Amino acid sequence: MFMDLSGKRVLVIGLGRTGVATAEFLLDKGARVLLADKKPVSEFGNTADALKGRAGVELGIRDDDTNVLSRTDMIVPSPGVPPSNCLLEEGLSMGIPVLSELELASGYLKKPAIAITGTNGKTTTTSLLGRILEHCGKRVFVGGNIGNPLISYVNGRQEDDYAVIEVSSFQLQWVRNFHPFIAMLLNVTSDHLDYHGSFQEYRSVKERIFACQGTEDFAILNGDDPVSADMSKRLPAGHISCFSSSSRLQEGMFVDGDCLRYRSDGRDEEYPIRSIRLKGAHNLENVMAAVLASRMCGCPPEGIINVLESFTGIPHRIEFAGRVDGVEYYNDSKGTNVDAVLRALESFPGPVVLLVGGRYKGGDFGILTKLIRERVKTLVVFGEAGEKIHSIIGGIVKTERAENLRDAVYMARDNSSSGDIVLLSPGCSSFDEFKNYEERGSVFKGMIEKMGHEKDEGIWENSLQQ
Ligand code: UMA
Repeated sequence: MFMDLSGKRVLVIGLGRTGVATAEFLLDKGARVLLADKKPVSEFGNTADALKGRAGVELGIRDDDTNVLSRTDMIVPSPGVPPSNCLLEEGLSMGIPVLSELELASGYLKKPAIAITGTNGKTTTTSLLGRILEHCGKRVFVGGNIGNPLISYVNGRQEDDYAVIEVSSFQLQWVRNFHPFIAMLLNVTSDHLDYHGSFQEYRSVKERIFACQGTEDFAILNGDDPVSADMSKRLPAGHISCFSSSSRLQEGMFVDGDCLRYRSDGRDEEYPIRSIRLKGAHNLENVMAAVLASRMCGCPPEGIINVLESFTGIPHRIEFAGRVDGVEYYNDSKGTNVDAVLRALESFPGPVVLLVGGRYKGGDFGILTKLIRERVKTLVVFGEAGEKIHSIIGGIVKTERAENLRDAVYMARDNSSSGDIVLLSPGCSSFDEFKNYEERGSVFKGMIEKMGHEKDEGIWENSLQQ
């Protein structure tokens, strides 16, 4: 909902990508911005400097300094700020409105929104859909949780036909009026329980993506996902489409032998699986979701197939990182929950040397037991969560314990031989060692590249001892 922000005193919590973009937007709209963060301003370097120069902004507020609430009209928490944050809890009890950056931005969005959520596959589906729409001649903004906040877009000229937005449960936590004309939920499995408190809460937050849809709108659901099946009975959208890997559907899209079949309003189209460059059964689900949305936007099948033939995926998501000594290394640093590890493992028949660890954020590693037994040759657990993971799945196969990612990579190298796959699919967040999963993935890729060079120069051995 468009709101008059002029003169409003808005408390923005978090000085990361979202916080900075939100502060800039609010200042442009004439609001006064109070910026709180748990870290001191001195740690933000140029970011804080750029904001310091602007009138109407107050920096250096701690994220537990509740005194600021007496001069706050509205709170916009960054996605990573949990509901248990004391400024949020206290602000809510005082009746101060709390809204997410997504909610604020969507009130100013002039273009139809396509929103994508789900525990896994969001970024791949968002990127693929953006690519298809562009290829078929549409102008698109692709953003949201994928990296560039929607608030930066609505602060600009908005010259596109569609806004394709990856939406996280964190962003949905504080929405009321967010209204995408196409909304999709790819899957719901356990994730972010440290933030949401329970699976029920996480699931109900995800469902908010559909809450403001009406009879003209489209909802896309995973027909194989029990949570989505349950939800489909109560969604307000006029058009509900499903995709399925396991059932033939009268309407929607499903895996039919060697093709993906799309059925809608008497149309029956085939998309050959061999022409799809993205690998892994889970990716067929992402492809079906993206194809459904692009058909709803009028993209022709031939244009869609052209993109499927060339789209190879996104960085840090089962990304090929290099081959050293016949061993293939894959970077799945974006795999920050247990379900993502499961999906990554399903993509490789084995033998796999699997690297799991980082900061534990909930989830049952026990669900990996069967696949580990079938496909994993050596398990390397590392980082803050190493001990915990070891106590759950350690010992099913040969298991090594490493302090950090660097040591884990060298252990993986020492435990692999030609023909093996080394897979970093941590199932945990990166925050015990890195700024984010991108940094973790880049460090991993850098190490593989360096190992390749060292090999060429004959200094392969003993790097762990250096
Ligand atoms: N902070 C506090 N108090 C807290 C928590 C954090 O002050 O209690 C501060 C931190 O000190 C830091 C800032 O908040 O300075 C960071 O805010 P943030 O964690 O929300 O990070 P942003 O840089 O704003 O990035 C966010 C998303 N991050 C998270 O949701 C954790 C990015 O998604 C997103 O790309 C970006 O907004 C733009 O929309 C990343 C992510 O990991 C990729 N998302 C999760 C996921 O995909 O699983 C949801």
